[in-house]
Amino acid sequence: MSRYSIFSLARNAFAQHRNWQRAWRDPEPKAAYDVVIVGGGGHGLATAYYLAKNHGVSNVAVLEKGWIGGGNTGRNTTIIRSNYLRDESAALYELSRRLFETLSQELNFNIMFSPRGVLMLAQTEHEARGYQRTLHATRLNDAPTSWVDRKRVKELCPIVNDDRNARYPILGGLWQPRGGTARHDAVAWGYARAASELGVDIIQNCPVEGIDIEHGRVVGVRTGKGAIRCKKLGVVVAGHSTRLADMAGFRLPIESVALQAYVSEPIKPVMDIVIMANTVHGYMSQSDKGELVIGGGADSYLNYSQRGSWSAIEETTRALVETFPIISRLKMLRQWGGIVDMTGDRSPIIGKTPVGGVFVNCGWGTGGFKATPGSGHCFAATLSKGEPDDVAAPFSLERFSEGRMIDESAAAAVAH
Ligand code: FAD
Ligand code: PYC
Repeated sequence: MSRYSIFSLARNAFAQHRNWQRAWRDPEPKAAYDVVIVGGGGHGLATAYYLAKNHGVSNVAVLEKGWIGGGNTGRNTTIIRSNYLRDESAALYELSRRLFETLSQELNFNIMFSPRGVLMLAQTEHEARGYQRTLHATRLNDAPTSWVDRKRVKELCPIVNDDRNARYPILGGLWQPRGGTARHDAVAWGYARAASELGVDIIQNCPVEGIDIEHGRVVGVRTGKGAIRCKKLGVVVAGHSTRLADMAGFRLPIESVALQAYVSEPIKPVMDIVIMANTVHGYMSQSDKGELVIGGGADSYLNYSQRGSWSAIEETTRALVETFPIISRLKMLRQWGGIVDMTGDRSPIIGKTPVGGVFVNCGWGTGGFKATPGSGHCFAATLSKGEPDDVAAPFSLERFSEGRMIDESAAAAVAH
């Protein structure tokens, strides 16, 4: 650390950080914007950034009911991968994974992208055959994965139980070496700072409580900070999507449910990859602090609770112990939950709605963190043109009435 930064740190500490420059501006809302985005999670902020950067639309406000990144963006387990089955999904998730590779440079903000590799264990014949199919699909879509055998699985993840007589023995795995993790809240902060510098107003503590529609078209929103007019409205509120749709008078084919994660006490490095055991229903990675970051299935009943039920944690731990025996000796430190919005085909909804000028970006379920840059990229294009771009087009709301499902139940993996 240079002398300059030591002195400036000390000066700021004594001034109780009052003189620190804000990372993003804290404006009062204007009376009107070209575009209002509801939801200051990663997807909403990324959308605002790409609207300003790629499309020159900067008369934009992001309205967040709490603090930015306080929803699922700051609650997820940060897995990034693009090993999906369908071509439409590969276009979206691989675009996103590639944007992650250079996101720190793009935003001039260290989002700590760590392409440590993601391994999906095959513990049944059925699963092994399914992964062969995914493997070929990913190769065709230029998002390469490879099959690794039991011996290589043990090398990649020494804490795995490779006993052939285990109830669910390791048969091999699907390996995506350029998958990994990133720091979730840094993604939100990085997009927020960059968007704010380009003129976007980020307004926190500003719940949207109503949507004003005239002659079938949105004209504004009612918020905790007063009425704000807008020409276009982007609704990007994850677990609350159906509530916002309700305000605008249409329905979404989405169910909301709590998904949890938890961390162990910090231990010395024991694994340097992300590992997902989808048959037994659990996954893990190790944080820089040394905690094992663990997750599993969603709650088994619909709810809007940001906590989740005890049975889900108990079940995840029980499921993982045989495959990763180390877990039985660890103390678990803390647990949290987020509300995820699930569609029937486990793919997102991006595009127009029955109300003119209202667009949605939702239904990412348990797997939207990895899609943050790609989602923002294509939703910004959709909002600016008023029509979905090529990547977003297959994910329209109409697919549910037209029967064009993009079934990713298997790729959505462990948490569904
Ligand atoms: P959010 O970050 O939830 O942002 C939506 C925002 O809208 C919130 O901040 C909320 O406060 C705001 N809002 C809601 N209603 C209103 C309103 N009326 N007015 C104003 N603002 C409003 N995905 C992965 O890819 N990999 C993972 O490993 C992974 N793990 C997960 C683990 C857990 C425990 C959970 C809960 C999710 C996980 N996910 C994962 C899913 C991922 O977190 C989400 O899909 C993604 O973060 C959604 O981002 P978002 O910006 O759409 O939503
Ligand atoms: O989408 O990879 C994922 C994921 C893992 C856990 C929750 N979501």
